[in-house]
Amino acid sequence: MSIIKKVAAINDISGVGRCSLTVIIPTLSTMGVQVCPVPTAVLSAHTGYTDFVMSDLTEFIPSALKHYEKLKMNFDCVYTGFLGSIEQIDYCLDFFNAFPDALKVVDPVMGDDGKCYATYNDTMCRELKKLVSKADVITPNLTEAAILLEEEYPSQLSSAMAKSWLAKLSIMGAKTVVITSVPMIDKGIYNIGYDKERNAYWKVKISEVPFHCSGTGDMFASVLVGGLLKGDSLPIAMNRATSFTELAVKTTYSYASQPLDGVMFEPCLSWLSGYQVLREFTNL
Ligand code: PXL
Repeated sequence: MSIIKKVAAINDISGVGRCSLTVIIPTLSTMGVQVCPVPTAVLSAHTGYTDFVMSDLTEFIPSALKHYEKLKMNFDCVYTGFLGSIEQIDYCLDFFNAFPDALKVVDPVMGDDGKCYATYNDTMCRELKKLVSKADVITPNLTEAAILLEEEYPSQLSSAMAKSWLAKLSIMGAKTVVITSVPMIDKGIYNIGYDKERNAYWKVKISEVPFHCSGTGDMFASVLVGGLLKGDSLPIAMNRATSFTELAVKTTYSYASQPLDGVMFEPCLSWLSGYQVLREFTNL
C-alpha cells in the first residue's frame, strides 16, 4: 500500500476557465494526494462561456475501469463531479462497485445561483440522485441541494432549516453532507456540514467578497477530500477547504481577474502545503 493516497477523479477537463480537473489536480497534488483523472468530457471552455466545444467521453469511462480492474488497481477514493451524459451516472456507479473500500465522494454538479448548467437537464438531475444515494460524502451547493431535495431555491436558510436540509440529504445515503455557500438569515454566508455518525452539525463562516468566479466548488470539494483522506475531522476539513477557497477568491478579486477565467489559485498553492492557521468553527 502506497503512503500516497490515490483518487480516481471522474470529472471534465475544460481548457479555459478554471474548474473541475484543472482545479482538482493541482489542489490535491499540493496536498500530497495522487489524482488519477478519468475525464468525462473535454471542453474548450466551461459551460459558463456563451459558447464552447465539447467532446463527450462517455465510452471512455467503462473502458478505463476495465483496464484498472485488469491492472488490479486500487483507489483510496472515487470522486465524481461534472458528468457529460446521463449514461455516465451508471458508469460512476460501476466505479463505486469496483472499489468498495474507496471513500465515495459525489460532488453533484448540476448548477449554481438557482440555475442548471447548460449541459444538464431535468432527467439528468433526477437520475443523479441514484449516485448521491451511494456516496459516503456529498458536497452540493445550495442550488444542487435544492434540486436534490426538490425544494424551491431559497434566498436564505434559518438554522433549523439548514439542519433539516442536511439531515434530509443524509437520509438519501451519505454519512457526510456538506452544503456550500449558504446564506443564513441575519448571519452571513456559511459552509455547513453534517457528520451522521457523530450526529454533529457544523458551520464555517465565509467572509463575503462581492465577486463570483468558476471553480470554487471544485476547489472546496478537493480540499475537503484531501483533508478527509488525511484524517481530518469534518469541521477541520471544512475549515481548511473554506480558508483556502476564500484565499483564492480574494486573490482573484484583488487582481481584477475575469470571473469566467476562474479562481486564480496558482499564487495560493503554497498555503495548502504549509502550516495552516485555521479559523473559528462552531456547531450549527
Ligand atoms: O465547476 C463546475 C463545472 C465543472 N465543469 C464544467 C462547468 C462547470 C460550471 O460551470 O461548466 C464544464
